[in-house]
Amino acid sequence: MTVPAAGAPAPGNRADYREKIPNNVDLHEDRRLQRALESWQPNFLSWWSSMGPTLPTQDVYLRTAVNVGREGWAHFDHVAMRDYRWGIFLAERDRDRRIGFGQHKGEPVWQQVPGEYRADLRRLIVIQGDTEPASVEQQRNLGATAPSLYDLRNLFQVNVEEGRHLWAMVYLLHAYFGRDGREEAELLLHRNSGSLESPRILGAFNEETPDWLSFFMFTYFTDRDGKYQLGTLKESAFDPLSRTCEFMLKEESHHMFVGTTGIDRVVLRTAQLMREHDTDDVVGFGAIPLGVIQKYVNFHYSVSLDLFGSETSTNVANYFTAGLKGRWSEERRRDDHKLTDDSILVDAVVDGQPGRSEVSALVGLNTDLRREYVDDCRNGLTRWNRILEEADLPQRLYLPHVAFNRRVGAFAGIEASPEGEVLGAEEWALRKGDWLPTELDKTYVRSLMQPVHERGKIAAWIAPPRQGINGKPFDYEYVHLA
Ligand code: BYC
Repeated sequence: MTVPAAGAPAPGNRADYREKIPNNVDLHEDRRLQRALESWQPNFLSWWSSMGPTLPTQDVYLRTAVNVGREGWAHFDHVAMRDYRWGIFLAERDRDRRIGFGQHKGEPVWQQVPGEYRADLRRLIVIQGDTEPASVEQQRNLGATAPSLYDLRNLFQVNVEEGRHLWAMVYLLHAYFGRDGREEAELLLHRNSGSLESPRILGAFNEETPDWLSFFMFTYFTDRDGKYQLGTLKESAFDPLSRTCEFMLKEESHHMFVGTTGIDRVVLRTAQLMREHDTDDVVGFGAIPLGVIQKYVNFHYSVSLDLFGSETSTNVANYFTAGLKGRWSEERRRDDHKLTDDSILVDAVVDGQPGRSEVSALVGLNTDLRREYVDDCRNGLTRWNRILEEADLPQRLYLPHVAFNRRVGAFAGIEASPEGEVLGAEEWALRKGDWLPTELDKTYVRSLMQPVHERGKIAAWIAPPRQGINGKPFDYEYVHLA
């Protein structure tokens, strides 16, 4: 990696990789903060070695963020994972930036945390921060069953960047929240995905990611919640949070690319075999039947819908009014950005059936964001159905009804089929195996997860990617195993 000459300041927003904690926030100017973060660093590294990826490697072809500009923000090289440099990056500061919504609309953004919003901001940052290490924990054993070196490299790329996103939130906690911020930073390493005593905060982050189909679904559906939540925090009046999230979104798009193209390739392989052998039953050929893929879509989509909270929430109304959390594409909305007199139709149970009810726009903001998310999720389905169409197959994949398999919000109290038909508890228990992965399905998918760690080779249940990473071919040696 090219680093500036000794003694020279890092140019622009570039981080200096000779520092213990690479950063573009002038950490060396605040010795106390630097020391606090340097004392958190060994705890992070010890968490990474005990809860991070389990497959031993010599090195991995990884992207490391070095800058925040539009061009050349990342550097690619083979890196030993334990030597990966997790840096702190904030997008460039716009000195004229003003608050775009809520009761403080039009006022200059905040460089410090206002006392009255301290608890709420800390909570949002902690919830965001909690998801990042959780996903690393969920994915820690996947390396052992990677379908190719290309996929293995992508897994590790996602993992190290989620680790960096944890750093991003921990920086904010240390820099702006004093002692309780430091305590929260410790707790982020203490809670663990799926732990009975101290689980991760949000539901989906305590689910298992036991196989690669789940991994691709997670990076498609759950990382996409990340995209939308980060998009709303990017609007925040608390400028350091906004700038942090802006940069995180840049990295996040690769994670969703891994999910989208991963599912593309699973569907393509299944479609090829269905055509070739003129059958729906591709089990004999070592591929994943469309019906099982659909069940995985149903599961990951529904648990990810839960991540948006309840359809009506006074929390979200308060966050918006205070200027802490905006809407997706806030500046493109054609309204007063205050919403005090507006209303919205939100999903609700009406006469025992999924329906809609009108509420004040402010309390309905979780619904507003979830709708943006649902529209975005549909793009994947269109892509995957195009693959089926091009293979001349009549089958199609779909997104289940929003009331299906929900544990948070208005539909948590009812059970519904993927078409939205309300079911009694007994019927649900009887039929849910038609719609959600059963033990048999999961065992079958897991049985396919045999590692392919040879250069240029790929497992039989997935098609190779169209392109490699950073202009490299598919058969590039992306990972050197230990
Ligand atoms: N599981 O008022 P309500 C990502 C709690 S993903 C368990 O409806 P609110 C990533 C809720 O906390 C993005 N509990 O919700 C992806 C509240 O508890 P309290 C992560 C849940 O507050 C992949 C109560 O239920 N970032 O980055 O309006 C890989 C009532 O809730 C759940 C954020 O989420 C759940 N699913 O909205 C790596 C952004 N849902 O207060 C990373 C920050 C709700 O009664 N968080 N609860 O104790 C937020 O904006 C909001 O906290 C939420 C919930 C949208 C999560």
